[in-house]
Amino acid sequence: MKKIGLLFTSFIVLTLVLAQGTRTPSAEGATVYFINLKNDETVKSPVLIQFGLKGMGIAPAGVEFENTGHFHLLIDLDETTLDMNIPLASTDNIKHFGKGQTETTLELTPGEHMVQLLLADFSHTPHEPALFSEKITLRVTK
Ligand SMILES: [Cu+2]
Repeated sequence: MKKIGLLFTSFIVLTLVLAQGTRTPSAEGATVYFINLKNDETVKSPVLIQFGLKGMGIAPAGVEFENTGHFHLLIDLDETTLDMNIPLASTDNIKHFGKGQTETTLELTPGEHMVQLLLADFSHTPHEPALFSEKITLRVTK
């Protein structure tokens, strides 16, 4: 009985290792950044947000091509709550730019908001290692 338990545990561990190995690798040295905004900037809504990427290319969602991905904008989201091994959800806090867009105009309520970019692969799953931009705070005025 103990042997079966051990075998089962080994199987689970192996499955987890293999599942984690399926994430698309990001290119070494690739970076994601905000082109036109910096931390603590005061802005008016709607806010133009331009997405920057160095060291990799953009491809639409669904198109599997080496060293590419599409942008996701995380709005007021604690990125540590994301499960990086599954496709990103589509919510008010996670916006997908699956057509390969590199900018957006975002409506934000007055006050402080945190925004962050995350590149993900054709299946909306973050690369390994994940390509986050810096997380910046925007002070939105009327
Ligand atoms: Cu996506």
